Amino acid sequence: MPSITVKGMSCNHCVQSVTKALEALPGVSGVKVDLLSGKASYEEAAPVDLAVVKKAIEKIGFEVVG
Ligand SMILES: [Cu+2]
Repeated sequence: MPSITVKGMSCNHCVQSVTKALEALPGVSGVKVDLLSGKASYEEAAPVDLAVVKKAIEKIGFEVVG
């Protein structure tokens, strides 16, 4: 299960936004986002390009730091 670290989330609304942005990506499911650590993990039905994941998150105003 791939995981990334998202910077800039400050409340549950941010968590929802990130979760939705990830779930909208083809092949991504089972998204879990932790507010405190910034960790977002997901399952992929087929390999999902990390660059696509980062782009989706940056598009909604957050930063992927790892
Ligand atoms: Cu927020």
